Amino acid sequence: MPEAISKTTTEPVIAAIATALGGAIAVIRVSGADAVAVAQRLWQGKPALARLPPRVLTLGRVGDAAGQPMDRVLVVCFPAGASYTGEPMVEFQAHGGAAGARAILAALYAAGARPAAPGEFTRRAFLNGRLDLTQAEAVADLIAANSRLALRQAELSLEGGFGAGVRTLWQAVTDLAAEVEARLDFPEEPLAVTPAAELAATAGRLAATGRAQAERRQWGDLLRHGAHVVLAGPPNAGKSSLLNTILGRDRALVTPVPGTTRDTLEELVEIRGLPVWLVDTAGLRQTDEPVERAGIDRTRAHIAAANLTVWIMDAGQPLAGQWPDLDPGQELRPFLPVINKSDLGVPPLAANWPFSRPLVAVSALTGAGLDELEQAIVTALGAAAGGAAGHDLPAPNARQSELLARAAAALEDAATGLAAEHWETAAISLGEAANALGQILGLTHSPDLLDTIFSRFCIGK
Ligand SMILES: Nc1nc2c(ncn2[C@@H]2O[C@H](COP(=O)(O)OP(=O)(O)OP(=O)(O)O)[C@@H](O)[C@H]2O)c(=O)[nH]1
Ligand SMILES: [Mg+2]
Repeated sequence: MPEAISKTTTEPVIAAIATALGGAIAVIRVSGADAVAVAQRLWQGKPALARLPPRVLTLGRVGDAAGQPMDRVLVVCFPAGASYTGEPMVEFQAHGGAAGARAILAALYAAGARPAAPGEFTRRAFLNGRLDLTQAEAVADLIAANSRLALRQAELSLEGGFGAGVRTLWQAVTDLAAEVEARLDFPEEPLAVTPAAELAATAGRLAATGRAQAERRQWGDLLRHGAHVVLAGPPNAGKSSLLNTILGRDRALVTPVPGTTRDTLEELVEIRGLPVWLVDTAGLRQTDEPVERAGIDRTRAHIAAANLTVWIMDAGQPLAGQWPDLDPGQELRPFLPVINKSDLGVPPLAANWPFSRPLVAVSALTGAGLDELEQAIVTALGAAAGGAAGHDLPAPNARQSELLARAAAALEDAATGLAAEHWETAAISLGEAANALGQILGLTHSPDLLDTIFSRFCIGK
């Protein structure tokens, strides 16, 4: 029996309802060394659970400790080594009512199981070597994903795509460290050895790889938390109308009166697979009216914090005077100039057109240009977050990115040390890099770290 599995046989039995209560079916999971024995105390079907073929659904009844029948269920048993957690597992599929599922859970507790903590099944899967830590983290991302690309990203990591890249890097660092150690152990070895400059170049290349992977965090953050895209511009340009058109419903109030929108309004929408928080704002203009002024202050705060500002102008008005007076440095922020009401005809651009980006012409009224606008938003966000090249490349989360950056810094130190033939300092730096990469995979971990990671999970996962 592999070591990873034999280790699990002492784990206490845990149980939880894995599905949302009130659905058509409730799945109740039981895992641990004695899972089958505990579940058998409820099972009134034939044959005994221990004699059921593994991983096959069987219909039967469950009852409470007094033998009172509770529900007709489907049951499935997974043997150790062939279950989600790696331990023996039993799953009941019961009728979906909350009371019924809770009664089965209570009977399992009475039979010796204890309540599972959030993410405890996945934690056991990790500890039993069924998943590496990047895959375990991806399970939570998969559940939280609220857009097509976020889901794809989580799937990539769950399949091991992100972990594989880190493992390759870790292996290369470990190999390099072994070469350097050999120099330390046998300094006079006459055998052909790789020149120091070549070792330094290798360390430099590995550092660049780690750095590049760390920097993809921005793209990961966009996918996990959604991009903030602010619709801003002069009053009456059609910001609220565009929000409604993109959402496909009348969310914001639209009137011909300039200054209609006062408070900001945020809605989550999926644009080309990206989760986007669209923020409708009060039009920017000079005003002494206190309520409108307060709204304008909010607009400015949103622009300052946005991933992208879509600056909307009115084709029915002369363009001069419609562009923003940017604060110093603000022109560096991602900015997308748009002319709305293109159905009225697009006016010629003034010679002092201040934007480097091409102009997108749309009509919230007719929907013309909406595809181009959505594409321009996604392109601008991708460019700003470093995700433009290959939306399919795995992107790290904050923890993983910090460890990648730490590994890259240690590898840069190692490169310097190797170039100067300071073998001992180089060996220490390489050790640090390998350690940081190992922490991403969970090769080394502390209970505190696991508590932090798995506390984000739901109970039953
Ligand atoms: N012809 C035409 N009219 C539009 C278009 N989009 C909006 N409008 C009209 O322009 C007026 C202002 O639209 P809103 O969406 O309220 O503009 P806003 O930018 O949100 O205005 P404030 O909230 O006041 O800053 C309304 O009368 C809309 O019907 C468009 O594409 N074409
Ligand atoms: Mg408005």
